[in-house]
Amino acid sequence: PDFPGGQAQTLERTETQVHQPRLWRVLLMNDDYTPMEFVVMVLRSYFRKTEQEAELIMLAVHHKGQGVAGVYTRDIAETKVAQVTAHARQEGHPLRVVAEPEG
Ligand code: NFA
Repeated sequence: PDFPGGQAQTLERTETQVHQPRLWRVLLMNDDYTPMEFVVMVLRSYFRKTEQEAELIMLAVHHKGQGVAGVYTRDIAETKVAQVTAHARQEGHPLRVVAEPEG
């Protein structure tokens, strides 16, 4: 027994709730210095965009200030942020990349 005079008690649930993982947007932020072609390369290499898609997203970021590069689960989104930021800094570009939860 777990307590004087008591019977050990087992609390059990037979059904477990499952949920779709929350998705995170990876955003590219505009700046005055990162070359357009570097942003296009980032969108093609890290976010699997075509040349045409990459050009459109890059120009949208350039004109509107920010734009969505891709949508992923949290771990993947954070990895994209870290990899792209490291690559940009290595090339001397100030490009900012952030992840934010969807919905
Ligand atoms: N605004 C940058 C330029 O004129 C290009 C850019 C686009 C930078 C999108 C960052 C994101 N060179």
